[in-house]
Amino acid sequence: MQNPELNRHVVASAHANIALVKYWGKRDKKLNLPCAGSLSLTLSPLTTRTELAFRAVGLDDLVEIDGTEADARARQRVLALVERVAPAPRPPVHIRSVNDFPTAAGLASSASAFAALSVGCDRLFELNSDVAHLSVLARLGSGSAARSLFGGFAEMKPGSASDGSDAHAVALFPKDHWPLSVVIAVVDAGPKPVGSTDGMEHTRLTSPYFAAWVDTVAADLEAAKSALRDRDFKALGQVAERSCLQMHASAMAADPGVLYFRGVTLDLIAQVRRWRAAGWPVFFTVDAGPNVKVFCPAESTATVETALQALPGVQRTIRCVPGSGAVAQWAEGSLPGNNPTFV
Ligand code: 2P0
Repeated sequence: MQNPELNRHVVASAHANIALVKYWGKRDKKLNLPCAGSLSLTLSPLTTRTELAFRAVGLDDLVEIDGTEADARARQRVLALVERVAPAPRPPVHIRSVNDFPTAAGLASSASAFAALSVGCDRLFELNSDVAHLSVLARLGSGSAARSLFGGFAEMKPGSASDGSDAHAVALFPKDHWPLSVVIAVVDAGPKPVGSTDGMEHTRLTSPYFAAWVDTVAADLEAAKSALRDRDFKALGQVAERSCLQMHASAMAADPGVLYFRGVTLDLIAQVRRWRAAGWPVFFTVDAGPNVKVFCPAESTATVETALQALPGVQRTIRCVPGSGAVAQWAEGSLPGNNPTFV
Protein backbone atom coordinates (compact mmCIF):
# COMPACT_ATOMS: atom_id res chain seq x y z
CA MET A 1 0.00 0.00 0.00
CA GLN A 2 1.18 3.54 -0.73
CA ASN A 3 2.03 5.76 2.18
CA PRO A 4 -1.05 7.83 3.09
CA GLU A 5 -1.01 11.61 3.05
CA LEU A 6 0.56 12.70 6.33
CA ASN A 7 0.78 16.46 6.05
CA ARG A 8 -2.82 17.27 6.87
CA HIS A 9 -5.38 16.17 9.44
CA VAL A 10 -9.08 16.46 10.17
CA VAL A 11 -10.41 18.56 13.03
CA ALA A 12 -13.88 17.52 14.18
CA SER A 13 -15.98 18.86 17.00
CA ALA A 14 -19.33 18.15 18.57
CA HIS A 15 -21.22 19.25 21.65
CA ALA A 16 -22.73 17.18 24.41
CA ASN A 17 -26.49 17.09 24.73
CA ILE A 18 -28.98 16.93 27.57
CA ALA A 19 -32.05 14.74 27.22
CA LEU A 20 -35.46 16.20 28.02
CA VAL A 21 -37.07 12.84 27.27
CA LYS A 22 -34.57 10.22 28.40
CA TYR A 23 -33.05 7.20 26.65
CA TRP A 24 -32.62 4.23 28.98
CA GLY A 25 -32.60 0.70 27.57
CA LYS A 26 -31.56 -1.11 24.40
CA ARG A 27 -33.57 -3.54 22.33
CA ASP A 28 -30.38 -4.75 20.61
CA LYS A 29 -27.06 -4.53 22.42
CA LYS A 30 -24.88 -5.41 19.44
CA LEU A 31 -26.34 -2.76 17.12
CA ASN A 32 -26.95 -0.40 20.03
CA LEU A 33 -30.63 0.02 19.18
CA PRO A 34 -32.76 1.85 21.74
CA CYS A 35 -36.04 0.45 23.09
CA ALA A 36 -37.68 3.85 22.64
CA GLY A 37 -37.10 7.34 21.28
CA SER A 38 -35.62 10.29 23.16
CA LEU A 39 -35.34 14.05 22.78
CA SER A 40 -32.48 16.38 23.65
CA LEU A 41 -30.95 19.82 23.46
CA THR A 42 -27.39 20.10 22.16
CA LEU A 43 -25.26 22.11 24.59
CA SER A 44 -22.64 24.74 23.91
CA PRO A 45 -19.89 25.04 25.14
CA LEU A 46 -19.49 21.36 26.25
CA THR A 47 -17.28 20.21 23.40
CA THR A 48 -15.26 17.25 22.26
CA ARG A 49 -12.57 18.25 19.78
CA THR A 50 -11.16 15.32 17.86
CA GLU A 51 -8.20 15.38 15.49
CA LEU A 52 -7.82 12.52 13.04
CA ALA A 53 -4.89 11.72 10.77
CA PHE A 54 -3.35 8.86 8.89
CA ARG A 55 -0.08 7.39 10.18
CA ALA A 56 2.76 5.99 8.12
CA VAL A 57 2.15 2.41 7.03
CA GLY A 58 3.78 0.05 9.50
CA LEU A 59 2.91 2.09 12.59
CA ASP A 60 0.15 0.95 14.95
CA ASP A 61 -3.12 2.82 15.41
CA LEU A 62 -2.85 5.47 18.12
CA VAL A 63 -5.87 6.62 20.15
CA GLU A 64 -5.44 9.37 22.74
CA ILE A 65 -8.14 10.78 25.00
CA ASP A 66 -7.58 13.88 27.10
CA GLY A 67 -3.82 13.73 26.59
CA THR A 68 -3.16 10.10 27.42
CA GLU A 69 -3.29 6.88 25.43
CA ALA A 70 -6.80 5.38 25.64
CA ASP A 71 -7.32 2.24 27.73
CA ALA A 72 -8.13 -0.99 25.90
CA ARG A 73 -11.92 -0.62 26.14
CA ALA A 74 -12.06 2.97 24.91
CA ARG A 75 -9.55 2.21 22.16
CA GLN A 76 -11.63 -0.74 20.99
CA ARG A 77 -14.82 1.38 20.91
CA VAL A 78 -13.12 4.08 18.88
CA LEU A 79 -11.41 1.73 16.43
CA ALA A 80 -14.63 -0.30 15.96
CA LEU A 81 -16.22 2.83 14.51
CA VAL A 82 -13.20 3.47 12.27
CA GLU A 83 -13.36 -0.13 10.99
CA ARG A 84 -17.02 0.29 10.11
CA VAL A 85 -16.41 3.13 7.69
CA ALA A 86 -12.83 2.65 6.48
CA PRO A 87 -12.19 0.95 3.17
CA ALA A 88 -10.06 -2.18 3.66
CA PRO A 89 -7.14 -2.32 3.81
CA ARG A 90 -6.76 1.00 5.60
CA PRO A 91 -3.69 2.91 6.75
CA PRO A 92 -3.14 3.18 10.51
CA VAL A 93 -4.84 6.17 12.11
CA HIS A 94 -4.07 8.62 14.88
CA ILE A 95 -7.13 9.82 16.77
CA ARG A 96 -6.67 12.42 19.46
CA SER A 97 -9.70 13.59 21.38
CA VAL A 98 -10.05 16.25 24.06
CA ASN A 99 -13.12 17.10 26.14
CA ASP A 100 -13.47 20.54 27.64
CA PHE A 101 -15.64 19.15 30.46
CA PRO A 102 -15.32 16.27 32.98
CA THR A 103 -15.29 12.88 31.24
CA ALA A 104 -17.69 10.20 32.51
CA ALA A 105 -19.39 12.44 35.05
CA GLY A 106 -22.93 12.18 33.78
CA LEU A 107 -22.19 15.04 31.40
CA ALA A 108 -22.62 12.87 28.31
CA SER A 109 -19.01 12.93 27.10
CA SER A 110 -19.62 9.81 25.01
CA ALA A 111 -22.31 11.71 23.07
CA SER A 112 -20.01 14.50 21.91
CA ALA A 113 -17.09 12.10 21.48
CA PHE A 114 -18.84 9.69 19.12
CA ALA A 115 -20.61 12.46 17.23
CA ALA A 116 -17.25 14.14 16.61
CA LEU A 117 -15.64 10.82 15.72
CA SER A 118 -18.40 10.01 13.21
CA VAL A 119 -18.14 13.26 11.30
CA GLY A 120 -14.35 13.12 11.62
CA CYS A 121 -14.05 9.61 10.16
CA ASP A 122 -16.46 10.54 7.38
CA ARG A 123 -14.20 13.44 6.43
CA LEU A 124 -10.93 11.49 6.86
CA PHE A 125 -12.07 8.77 4.47
CA GLU A 126 -13.92 11.29 2.21
CA LEU A 127 -17.25 9.42 2.38
CA ASN A 128 -19.68 12.38 2.23
CA SER A 129 -22.40 10.46 4.03
CA ASP A 130 -25.76 12.09 4.69
CA VAL A 131 -26.52 13.24 8.21
CA ALA A 132 -28.95 10.38 8.93
CA HIS A 133 -26.22 7.89 8.10
CA LEU A 134 -23.75 9.80 10.30
CA SER A 135 -26.29 9.70 13.12
CA VAL A 136 -26.59 5.90 12.69
CA LEU A 137 -22.82 5.67 12.85
CA ALA A 138 -22.66 7.80 15.99
CA ARG A 139 -25.40 5.65 17.55
CA LEU A 140 -23.29 2.54 17.04
CA GLY A 141 -20.65 4.21 19.21
CA SER A 142 -23.05 5.52 21.84
CA GLY A 143 -26.83 5.88 21.77
CA SER A 144 -26.95 9.49 22.91
CA ALA A 145 -24.29 10.45 20.32
CA ALA A 146 -26.84 10.04 17.53
CA ARG A 147 -28.53 13.20 18.83
CA SER A 148 -25.35 15.31 19.06
CA LEU A 149 -25.01 15.29 15.27
CA PHE A 150 -27.65 18.00 15.28
CA GLY A 151 -27.73 21.49 16.70
CA GLY A 152 -30.62 22.71 18.83
CA PHE A 153 -33.34 20.22 19.67
CA ALA A 154 -33.12 16.71 18.23
CA GLU A 155 -35.30 13.63 18.46
CA MET A 156 -33.93 10.11 18.40
CA LYS A 157 -36.11 7.74 16.37
CA PRO A 158 -35.92 4.18 17.70
CA GLY A 159 -36.60 2.78 14.21
CA SER A 160 -37.96 -0.65 13.37
CA ALA A 161 -35.52 -2.07 10.78
CA SER A 162 -33.56 -5.05 12.10
CA ASP A 163 -30.29 -3.63 10.75
CA GLY A 164 -30.79 -0.36 12.64
CA SER A 165 -30.65 1.77 9.49
CA ASP A 166 -33.70 3.81 10.56
CA ALA A 167 -32.60 4.22 14.20
CA HIS A 168 -31.15 7.72 14.05
CA ALA A 169 -31.86 11.20 15.28
CA VAL A 170 -33.58 13.98 13.36
CA ALA A 171 -33.45 17.74 13.80
CA LEU A 172 -36.54 19.20 15.47
CA PHE A 173 -35.84 22.88 16.08
CA PRO A 174 -32.68 24.90 15.44
CA LYS A 175 -30.61 26.32 18.30
CA ASP A 176 -32.11 29.79 18.00
CA HIS A 177 -35.69 28.48 18.25
CA TRP A 178 -35.83 29.21 21.97
CA PRO A 179 -33.14 31.00 24.03
CA LEU A 180 -33.00 28.67 27.01
CA SER A 181 -30.07 28.18 29.35
CA VAL A 182 -28.96 25.10 31.19
CA VAL A 183 -26.90 25.60 34.34
CA ILE A 184 -25.10 22.43 35.40
CA ALA A 185 -24.53 22.14 39.13
CA VAL A 186 -21.48 19.90 39.43
CA VAL A 187 -21.53 18.07 42.76
CA ASP A 188 -18.99 15.41 41.77
CA ALA A 189 -16.86 15.49 38.63
CA GLY A 190 -15.40 12.00 39.15
CA PRO A 191 -16.36 8.94 37.10
CA LYS A 192 -19.70 7.35 37.97
CA PRO A 193 -19.71 3.95 39.69
CA VAL A 194 -22.01 2.33 37.10
CA GLY A 195 -21.71 3.42 33.47
CA SER A 196 -24.86 4.12 31.45
CA THR A 197 -24.41 1.11 29.18
CA ASP A 198 -24.23 -1.33 32.09
CA GLY A 199 -26.81 0.54 34.16
CA MET A 200 -29.48 0.52 31.46
CA GLU A 201 -28.89 -3.13 30.54
CA HIS A 202 -29.08 -4.18 34.18
CA THR A 203 -32.30 -2.16 34.49
CA ARG A 204 -33.78 -3.82 31.40
CA LEU A 205 -32.95 -7.28 32.70
CA THR A 206 -33.94 -6.95 36.35
CA SER A 207 -36.26 -3.99 36.95
CA PRO A 208 -39.96 -4.79 37.23
CA TYR A 209 -40.55 -1.14 36.26
CA PHE A 210 -38.58 -1.24 33.04
CA ALA A 211 -41.53 -2.02 30.75
CA ALA A 212 -43.61 0.64 32.49
CA TRP A 213 -40.79 3.15 31.93
CA VAL A 214 -40.59 2.35 28.20
CA ASP A 215 -44.38 2.76 27.98
CA THR A 216 -44.10 6.39 29.13
CA VAL A 217 -41.78 7.53 26.36
CA ALA A 218 -44.08 7.91 23.32
CA ALA A 219 -46.53 10.22 25.12
CA ASP A 220 -43.68 12.20 26.70
CA LEU A 221 -42.09 12.74 23.28
CA GLU A 222 -45.36 14.17 21.96
CA ALA A 223 -45.77 16.38 25.04
CA ALA A 224 -42.19 17.65 24.76
CA LYS A 225 -42.49 18.41 21.04
CA SER A 226 -45.70 20.29 21.59
CA ALA A 227 -44.14 22.29 24.47
CA LEU A 228 -41.14 23.12 22.28
CA ARG A 229 -43.35 24.16 19.36
CA ASP A 230 -45.34 26.49 21.66
CA ARG A 231 -42.27 27.56 23.68
CA ASP A 232 -44.28 26.57 26.74
CA PHE A 233 -41.67 26.50 29.53
CA LYS A 234 -44.03 25.14 32.18
CA ALA A 235 -45.16 22.25 29.99
CA LEU A 236 -41.58 21.43 28.96
CA GLY A 237 -40.47 21.39 32.59
CA GLN A 238 -43.31 19.11 33.55
CA VAL A 239 -42.45 16.50 30.94
CA ALA A 240 -38.68 16.77 31.48
CA GLU A 241 -38.86 16.26 35.24
CA ARG A 242 -41.34 13.42 34.78
CA SER A 243 -39.17 11.64 32.21
CA CYS A 244 -36.07 12.06 34.38
CA LEU A 245 -37.67 10.71 37.55
CA GLN A 246 -39.40 7.84 35.74
CA MET A 247 -36.09 6.81 34.17
CA HIS A 248 -34.33 6.91 37.53
CA ALA A 249 -37.23 5.09 39.20
CA SER A 250 -36.86 2.22 36.73
CA ALA A 251 -33.12 2.08 37.45
CA MET A 252 -33.58 2.26 41.23
CA ALA A 253 -36.04 -0.65 41.03
CA ALA A 254 -33.45 -2.89 39.34
CA ASP A 255 -32.00 -5.73 41.42
CA PRO A 256 -29.70 -4.58 42.92
CA GLY A 257 -30.88 -1.02 42.37
CA VAL A 258 -28.88 1.43 40.24
CA LEU A 259 -28.73 4.68 42.16
CA TYR A 260 -27.15 7.75 40.58
CA PHE A 261 -28.60 10.29 43.03
CA ARG A 262 -26.66 11.43 46.07
CA GLY A 263 -28.08 13.29 49.02
CA VAL A 264 -27.01 16.59 47.47
CA THR A 265 -28.78 15.65 44.21
CA LEU A 266 -32.06 15.38 46.09
CA ASP A 267 -31.35 18.60 48.01
CA LEU A 268 -30.88 20.43 44.70
CA ILE A 269 -34.05 18.94 43.22
CA ALA A 270 -35.99 20.09 46.29
CA GLN A 271 -34.45 23.57 45.98
CA VAL A 272 -35.40 23.86 42.31
CA ARG A 273 -38.97 22.99 43.26
CA ARG A 274 -38.96 25.62 46.03
CA TRP A 275 -37.69 28.23 43.58
CA ARG A 276 -40.44 27.29 41.17
CA ALA A 277 -43.06 27.51 43.91
CA ALA A 278 -41.70 31.01 44.57
CA GLY A 279 -42.30 31.95 40.93
CA TRP A 280 -38.88 31.30 39.30
CA PRO A 281 -39.08 29.70 35.85
CA VAL A 282 -36.81 26.69 36.47
CA PHE A 283 -36.87 22.93 36.06
CA PHE A 284 -34.31 20.20 36.64
CA THR A 285 -33.04 17.08 35.00
CA VAL A 286 -30.44 14.50 36.08
CA ASP A 287 -28.58 11.96 33.93
CA ALA A 288 -26.60 8.88 34.89
CA GLY A 289 -24.66 10.70 37.58
CA PRO A 290 -25.26 12.92 40.61
CA ASN A 291 -25.02 16.33 38.88
CA VAL A 292 -28.17 18.40 38.48
CA LYS A 293 -28.95 20.37 35.33
CA VAL A 294 -31.26 23.35 35.73
CA PHE A 295 -33.12 24.82 32.75
CA CYS A 296 -34.20 28.45 32.77
CA PRO A 297 -34.99 31.21 30.25
CA ALA A 298 -31.82 33.00 29.09
CA GLU A 299 -32.66 36.17 31.01
CA SER A 300 -32.71 34.30 34.36
CA THR A 301 -29.34 32.59 33.88
CA ALA A 302 -27.23 34.83 36.11
CA THR A 303 -29.74 34.68 38.96
CA VAL A 304 -30.06 30.90 38.77
CA GLU A 305 -26.30 30.37 38.48
CA THR A 306 -25.49 32.62 41.45
CA ALA A 307 -28.17 30.92 43.54
CA LEU A 308 -26.89 27.44 42.65
CA GLN A 309 -23.30 28.40 43.47
CA ALA A 310 -24.39 29.43 46.96
CA LEU A 311 -25.84 25.99 47.77
CA PRO A 312 -23.89 23.53 49.94
CA GLY A 313 -22.30 20.70 47.93
CA VAL A 314 -22.19 22.56 44.60
CA GLN A 315 -18.54 22.49 43.54
CA ARG A 316 -18.92 24.57 40.41
CA THR A 317 -21.45 25.47 37.80
CA ILE A 318 -21.25 25.28 34.02
CA ARG A 319 -23.48 27.61 32.04
CA CYS A 320 -24.73 26.21 28.72
CA VAL A 321 -26.82 27.46 25.83
CA PRO A 322 -28.24 25.70 22.77
CA GLY A 323 -25.36 24.59 20.55
CA SER A 324 -24.72 23.69 16.92
CA GLY A 325 -24.34 20.30 15.30
CA ALA A 326 -21.17 18.28 14.74
CA VAL A 327 -18.66 19.54 12.14
CA ALA A 328 -15.38 18.36 10.62
CA GLN A 329 -12.87 19.97 8.28
CA TRP A 330 -9.37 19.45 6.97
CA ALA A 331 -6.48 21.38 8.49
CA GLU A 332 -2.91 21.78 7.32
CA GLY A 333 -0.06 20.00 9.09
CA SER A 334 0.64 16.59 10.50
CA LEU A 335 -0.12 15.31 13.98
CA PRO A 336 3.05 14.52 15.93
CA GLY A 337 4.50 11.02 15.72
CA ASN A 338 2.76 9.83 12.57
CA ASN A 339 5.68 9.85 10.17
CA PRO A 340 8.68 7.74 11.24
CA THR A 341 11.07 10.06 9.38
CA PHE A 342 10.16 12.91 11.73
CA VAL A 343 10.01 11.09 15.07
C1 2P0 B 1 -29.95 10.24 27.77
N1 2P0 B 1 -28.43 8.81 29.06
O1 2P0 B 1 -31.02 10.17 27.13
C2 2P0 B 1 -29.76 9.21 28.87
C3 2P0 B 1 -30.24 9.70 30.18
C4 2P0 B 1 -28.06 8.80 30.43
C5 2P0 B 1 -29.28 9.13 31.18
O2 2P0 B 1 -28.07 8.42 26.91
O3 2P0 B 1 -24.75 2.52 26.01
O4 2P0 B 1 -23.87 6.80 27.09
O5 2P0 B 1 -23.39 4.30 24.91
O6 2P0 B 1 -25.74 3.85 24.15
O7 2P0 B 1 -25.50 7.04 25.17
C6 2P0 B 1 -26.41 7.71 28.32
O8 2P0 B 1 -26.32 6.61 27.50
O9 2P0 B 1 -25.27 4.85 26.39
C7 2P0 B 1 -27.69 8.33 28.06
P1 2P0 B 1 -24.76 3.84 25.30
P2 2P0 B 1 -25.15 6.41 26.44
O10 2P0 B 1 -29.11 11.12 27.55
